[in-house]
Amino acid sequence: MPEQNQLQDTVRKVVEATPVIDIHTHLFPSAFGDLSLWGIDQMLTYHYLIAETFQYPGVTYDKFWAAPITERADWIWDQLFVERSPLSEACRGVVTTLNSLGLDARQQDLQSLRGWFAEQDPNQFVDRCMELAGVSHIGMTNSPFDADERSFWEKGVEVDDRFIAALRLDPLLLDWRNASVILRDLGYDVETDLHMLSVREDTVNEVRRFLKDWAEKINAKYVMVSLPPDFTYPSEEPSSHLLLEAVLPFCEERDLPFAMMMGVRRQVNPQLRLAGDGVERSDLQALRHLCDQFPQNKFLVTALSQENQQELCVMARKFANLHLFGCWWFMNTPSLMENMTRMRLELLGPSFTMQHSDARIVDQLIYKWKHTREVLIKVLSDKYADLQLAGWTPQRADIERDVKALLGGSFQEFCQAAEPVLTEENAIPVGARNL
Ligand code: FIX
Ligand code: ZN
Repeated sequence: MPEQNQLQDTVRKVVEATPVIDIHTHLFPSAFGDLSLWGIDQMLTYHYLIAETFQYPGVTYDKFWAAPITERADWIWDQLFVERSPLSEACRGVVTTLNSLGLDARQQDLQSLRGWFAEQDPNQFVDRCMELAGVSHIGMTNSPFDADERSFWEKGVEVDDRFIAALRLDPLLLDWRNASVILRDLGYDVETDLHMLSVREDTVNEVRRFLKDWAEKINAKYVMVSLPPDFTYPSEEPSSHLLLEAVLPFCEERDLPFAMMMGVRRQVNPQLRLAGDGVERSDLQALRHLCDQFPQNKFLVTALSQENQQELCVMARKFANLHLFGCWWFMNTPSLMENMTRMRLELLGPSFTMQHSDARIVDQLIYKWKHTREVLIKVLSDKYADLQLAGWTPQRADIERDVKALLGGSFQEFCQAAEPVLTEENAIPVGARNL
């Protein structure tokens, strides 16, 4: 027993001290002005909390959206923190964050909390949140299709080098009709109709030029898209043509991983706006075809549905060019995260990226990583205890190496590898496969 306690203590110390590379968030450095969100009203009006608030009768959608942010925050605070205990993960997150900042959600009313935030300097506040969260780097989500964000890049914004850019392509791959109009406005000579091969060739070249221009402008470290559950590949949709002929060849040429976030059903309830998206199980055959057909491309993948997780782990064992990351959104709840992390470790060892925060408000880094670290401590303590029972005593250096891998090191290794890292399965000599 003392040995076990000591092991758990070492795991706790290592997990708490290891800096995180947070590979996917929606955060921006303060140079992006109003796009960089922080503070109590932003935290309370996080879309996770908006969806929770509308479970209870009270305000109408129209009245809510017409109200200023402080009034929305007042309603949410009242429904979720005053009328009831803040038991959900997103509510507990607000409590954890306030507590880590030295504030007491129970003692202080919203007005006094607002007063405290109003005294903070925005730049220093980012540093403080990163420090409290133990985050060294923040992955952004950068969309050239967003006019507000685009204007910052076009003005040559200076980006804090702790922030890593990712080129987000949802409109290009999922709404080519509208995306083609935007591309034309931006000076790329593309056709909307992609059916005719002769026309498509020129359009594909222009799309590649667009990808090159923007990947260079923002210094993208990977390219990304979120996908609906019914995404299929191959198909006759523009998404298939554009992936096959433009996006994946471009990523291969530049050695940029392509991230796919699979299984979001957008706007299940449009009245909820950003809070109105849902989850459905994806057909992972599309991913299998892509990993198989593009062995020189690197795929970073996360799935939103719990039902997809085991299949995804098995797929990552089969394809060395597939790297799993994060417990995304509805999976980022302690019970699901715990099961998922156990299963991933059991099937993959420490070759995946355990979590990304998906934070939209800088303060959220604090709770998302604090809660994640708690889960990791629990799961790893059990796993190392099992190993010890099996006859292999983990040393502190082993634990440090593994935790580093799980919190961003494996991601770095995957991105840097010239050839996808070997897995158990693809290490079998080709001639032996048919035996
Ligand atoms: O597509 C995404 O990147 C999602 O993470 C977001 O769209 C989603 O709204 C979110 O914030 C989830 O955490
Ligand atoms: Zn996201």
